[in-house]
Amino acid sequence: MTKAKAQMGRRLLGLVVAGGALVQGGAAFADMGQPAPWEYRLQQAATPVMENIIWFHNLLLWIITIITLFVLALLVTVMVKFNARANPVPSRTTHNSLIEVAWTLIPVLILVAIAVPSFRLLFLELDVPKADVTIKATGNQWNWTYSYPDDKIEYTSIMLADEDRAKLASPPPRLLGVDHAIVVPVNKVVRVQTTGADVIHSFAVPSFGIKIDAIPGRLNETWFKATALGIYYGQCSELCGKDHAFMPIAVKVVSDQDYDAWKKCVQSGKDDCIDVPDGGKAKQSS
Ligand SMILES: [Cu+2]
Repeated sequence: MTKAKAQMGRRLLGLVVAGGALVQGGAAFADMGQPAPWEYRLQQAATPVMENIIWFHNLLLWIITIITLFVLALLVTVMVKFNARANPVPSRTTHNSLIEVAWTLIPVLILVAIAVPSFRLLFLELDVPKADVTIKATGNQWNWTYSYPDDKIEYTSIMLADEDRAKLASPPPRLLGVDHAIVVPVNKVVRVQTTGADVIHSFAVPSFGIKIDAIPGRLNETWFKATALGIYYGQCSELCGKDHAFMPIAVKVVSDQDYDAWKKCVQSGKDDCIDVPDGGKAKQSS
């Protein structure tokens, strides 16, 4: 091997190692419940539904990669072996029963293999289990009103402006932080009912694997069971007007005790329920 070639080889190796490190690092600095710089994968799962979505996504990625490589190999073979120069006298074959049966049956089998987990996932998402907490999210132009009908709690959640974020010791991510987050207990089934007060909005939290339209005059329903404490961010995901980008969703997942304390605090009429860490402020409805 010449010197130049060896140097080239080392450079290539370096690039591959650096690329690999970047991919690994990407996973490491991905924050739970919010987007991360240079993120190209799905957000980390915080619910069983999202775990299933990620699993299904990865399955499809494998299938599609294998199919694409297979088709690429066929195309390259045709181009190299059967071009006019390499193969001046073309074959006159027009039918081959075995291949025709194979290229019909194999795609059918692949589709069936995809359909089975796909339907299982759809039913998991759509069948709302018996709920421990019910929250109604109403989309307004341009904020969200949350109510807990069983606990007579209702409040509006508004995005924190940059000036307000600047005053906080540990500010929430820009364009995602809100003044009043949704507060829910950990490991409990939360039913979310959505509707729109004016136009169509969409309630979406990526790490919970939920996205459901909030339509005026209708009540849509979804659910999540957050399995880890923390704060999870989402956004309105239906173009709803000029401030569509500025009506984020923040869900704070707390322990049962913290949840009860927050509820009592809110129900006692206090405006600032700071005993539950940030985002636990709410007003009681009349
Ligand atoms: Cu909206």
